[in-house]
Order: sequence, then structure tokens, then C-alpha cells
Amino acid sequence: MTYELYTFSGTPFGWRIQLAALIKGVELNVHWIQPSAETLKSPDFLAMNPRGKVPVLKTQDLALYESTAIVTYLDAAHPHPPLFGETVPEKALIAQTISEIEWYLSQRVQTFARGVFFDEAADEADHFTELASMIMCELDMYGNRLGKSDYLVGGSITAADVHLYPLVRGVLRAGEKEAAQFLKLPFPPIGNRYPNMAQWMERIESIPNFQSTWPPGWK
Ligand SMILES: N[C@@H](CCC(=O)N[C@@H](CS)C(=O)NCC(=O)O)C(=O)O
Repeated sequence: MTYELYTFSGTPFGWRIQLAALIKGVELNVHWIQPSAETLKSPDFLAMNPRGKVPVLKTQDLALYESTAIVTYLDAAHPHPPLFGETVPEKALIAQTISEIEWYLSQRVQTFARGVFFDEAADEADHFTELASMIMCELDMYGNRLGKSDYLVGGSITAADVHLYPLVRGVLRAGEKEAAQFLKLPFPPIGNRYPNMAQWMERIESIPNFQSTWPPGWK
């Protein structure tokens, strides 16, 4: 079964789907669409996702949106290896971690990256300084957890890692830009402040064929 994935280059939400599919050995036919209103708000696209956002996964029977729901679908349809744990505590901890990532990090990273890429961060220096500090607090917490286990929840990759990895990449990429230099971030490289996280990223990046998920618009 090949699925149709609609996404655009560099979005952390679409990258999650590519990572989940890679881990499961599931084939995706990726439609790299333009992040423009003409595309995302077109009647055809809105018929798949009335919110006009990527990612969307077209399956045999539905067009599914929201990255967590799509990863859940892939896990249910292709159970091995399991991304949502095997034991009751594992399942609960993975759900807890995903909830933390979505509530305390995801939107902040999106706002931060957008502000840097559109060169607006310096105009709102106080706001972006506070945002960067909140993002670093979150990363500190995940960095500490990764000092205790190879992945966010235990010794195997789970949906929690699949949710976090693209966001960390997004922060690093934004942090490299000239427009972020006034923030004097302690990264990149990530290992400067988060050595455990650097090793975790290497683990994920050593999954065979990982490079096939790399955003095509990125160097
Ligand atoms: N909660 C959603 C977030 C999806 C989302 O924000 N997608 C962004 C990609 S970075 C998008 O399509 N933005 C285009 C827009 O809002 O016009 C998920 O997990 O899939």
C-alpha cells in the first residue's frame, strides 16, 4: 500500500509522517506543495483538510490531517515496530510526552522560526528573547531525559521522538540565521548545550535511508 502525503519542504509536522513511515517501511508518495494560499486554500485542498494545512495523508478510505492522528493511523495500520509502546506505562508515557511537545514546544517553535525567517524577530526583540528562553527550557528538559535513556521514552524510538526531532531541527536551522544572532543562542551546534540530544539526533539520523526524509529545500 502506497500512501499519498501532501506536505511542504521543512514543515516539522510533515517530517513526522516521513519519519514514522521510514521506521515502519511504509511507502509514501510525497506531493511537495507550495506553502501558498492558492494551494492550501484551494477547494481541492480544503476538501482534504478544511483547515488548509499540511500534512494530509490520503489513504484508501480517507484524507487524514493532524500529524499526531496520521502517525497514529500508520501505527495502527502497520503495527511493527510499535511507535506507541507495548506496555501500559509505555503507552501512557508516550502520550504524555507528545502532549507536552504539542502544548509547550510546537507552537513556540513555529512562531520563533517564522519570526526569524521573515526577519521580524529583531523588531520584537523582547518577545523573541522570551520565546527563545522558553524553547530552551523545554529543550533542557528533553535533554535531561535523554541522559537517562537513548530515546524520550525508553530504549527504542517511539512516536514521541518522531514528534520532537523535526522541531529540534527547525530550532537549529532558525538559530543559524543572521536574523537570530542578536539572541546569542548557545547553539548550533546542538551538542554545545545539549550533548545528550546531539547523540539522540545521531541515533535517529543513522536509521537506514534517513536522508530520504530530509527537506528538499534544505542544504
Ligand atoms: N497541528 C497540526 C499543525 C499543522 C500546521 O500548522 N501546518 C503548517 C505547516 S508548518 C501549515 O500548513 N501552515 C500553512 C497555513 O497555516 O496556511 C499538525 O500537527 O499537523
